[in-house]
Amino acid sequence: MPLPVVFPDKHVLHVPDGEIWVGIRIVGTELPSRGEVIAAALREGGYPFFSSEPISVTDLTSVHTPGLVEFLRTAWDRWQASSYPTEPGQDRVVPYAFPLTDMTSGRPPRRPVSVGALTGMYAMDTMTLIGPGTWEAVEDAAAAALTAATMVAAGAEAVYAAVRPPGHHAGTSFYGGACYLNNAALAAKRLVELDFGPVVVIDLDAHHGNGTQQIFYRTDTVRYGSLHIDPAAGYFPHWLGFADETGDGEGQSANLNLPLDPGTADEAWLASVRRLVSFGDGAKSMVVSLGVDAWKHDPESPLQVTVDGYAQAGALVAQLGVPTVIVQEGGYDLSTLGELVAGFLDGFERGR
Ligand code: SP5
Ligand code: ZN
Repeated sequence: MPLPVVFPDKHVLHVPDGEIWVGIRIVGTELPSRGEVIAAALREGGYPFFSSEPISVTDLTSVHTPGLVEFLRTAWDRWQASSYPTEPGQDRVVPYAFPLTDMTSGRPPRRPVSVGALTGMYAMDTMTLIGPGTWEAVEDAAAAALTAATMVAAGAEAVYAAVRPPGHHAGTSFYGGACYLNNAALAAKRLVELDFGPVVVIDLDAHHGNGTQQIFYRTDTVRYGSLHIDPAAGYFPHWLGFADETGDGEGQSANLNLPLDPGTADEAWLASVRRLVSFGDGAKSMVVSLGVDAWKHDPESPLQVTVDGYAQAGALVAQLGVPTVIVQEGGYDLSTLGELVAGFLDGFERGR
């Protein structure tokens, strides 16, 4: 039986319309067509589709600060009410200045009047634009991940949340890397609340999920394991994803990073997937952050994984044999995106 799919229809309302990279607005890769391509492939494969259940702000503040949630919810309206859309003519919410910790001698930064400056209190980069329908889509993606977790806790063996925008770069109080709220972390937290902890999050996206790591860095109730392109080779998120980040306090040893060299292909990548599965030993449930941007021709990463590699990864993680929520993260080659996701899900079903 194909896995249930939770699909947040409102994802189409999020149209970042590019990203600001080193000060230049370039064509983005986190496009509405990503969601449509994945949905089309799974509809064709006969997967049953479900909508996300409505959520409230308190469902989000289990992971995120009220400040971040409030900012994301109101940023577009604030921007519209400011002069930026006409002077200088910026039609997306973009940060303008950042309150780095040392600037304020350790004192909490005051709340600025300008929305451009306020954005700098929550954004970790300039690439992650907020437009007219961004909040509706972000909220629906979070709701889809939460719905999938609820379904799993109610007895479904595994559920796939086909969400965009992705989530794993977003932390308790910050957004970035095309992510706004951390869908996978919200699912993991809900599983804990429904007595399915300890949870292991296995992150297969090509990039390190710095947000998920930060959210759970000091707890062992949710372990975080990730394989990703080595940030030391010059890749986003640049400051995080190194092997010596192992967790802190009660979370000591509950964080595992496996950085990989550019060009890493199936064999070495799958060996790392096996290590992540072993790291999950003893967990009562699992969340898979399913980025498929490690695909060999993905425009955002130099890893060299094939469709068959993702299918094998699906079978490997299924062998952990615990209730599982699979949450979509990155993956940007539209011509192969559907095949990569379906390949992983097929592999998962065969591996159970
Ligand atoms: C969820 C996810 O996969 N987020 C990844 C965002 C990584 N973006 C890094 C972008 C770095 C600059 N990209 C410019 C591409 C120019 N060809
Ligand atoms: Zn990625």
